[in-house]
Amino acid sequence: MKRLVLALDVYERERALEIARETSDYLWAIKVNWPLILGAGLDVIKELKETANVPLIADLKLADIPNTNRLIAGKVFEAGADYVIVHGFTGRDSVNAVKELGEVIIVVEMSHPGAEEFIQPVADGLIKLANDVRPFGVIAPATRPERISYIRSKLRDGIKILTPGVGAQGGSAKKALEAGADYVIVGRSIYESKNPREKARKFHEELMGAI
Ligand code: BMP
Repeated sequence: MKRLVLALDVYERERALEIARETSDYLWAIKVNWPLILGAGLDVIKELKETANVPLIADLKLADIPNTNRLIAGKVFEAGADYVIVHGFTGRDSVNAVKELGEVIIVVEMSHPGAEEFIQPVADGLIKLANDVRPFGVIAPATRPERISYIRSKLRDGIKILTPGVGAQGGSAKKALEAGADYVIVGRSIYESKNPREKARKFHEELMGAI
């Protein structure tokens, strides 16, 4: 089973497609965020899926009223995204507006230092929201494996934990998995390396060895 998600945060379409081609053997999914969507356009989602033949996560971190979330998510699912990442703090109506259109992943806690200011204190409420809404998965921080364990202990069975913050942000793929994550999201450590395929292979093997 593959557990690695490539965060493809480059601007250029060609570069994105090349890295996707090189690394796809080791990926469960590819995650695109605003940099690539703004740099290459929404059509890059279909091109990546054709190139890599893996699920595509659109990390838009939607955080708007239900109608606007719905308008944005509709375009992104139509473009071929399999999952859309949404913020939970806007409330269940905003999250459900996206879930009515396709699979969602809810941000429960973030990986950067500033996440301790506002998001971490409300994580319990966001976990409860996730347990009620039953998304495909939630985002939890690999930079704080103890928080992954905590979130796993409160989360309803079957909801996946996807965790960014490995490598460039200091987190460990193996520790994140041991703490209870299902999928590990890695960006710069792979796409900025001289040999993205080799890096992806190493992460894949580390993840396979961790379970
Ligand atoms: P990197 O491995 O280069 O740090 O990239 C991590 C990716 O995960 C980026 O796309 C970032 O936007 C995303 N991300 C994150 O780093 N922390 C979070 O809490 C939530 C994220 O979506």
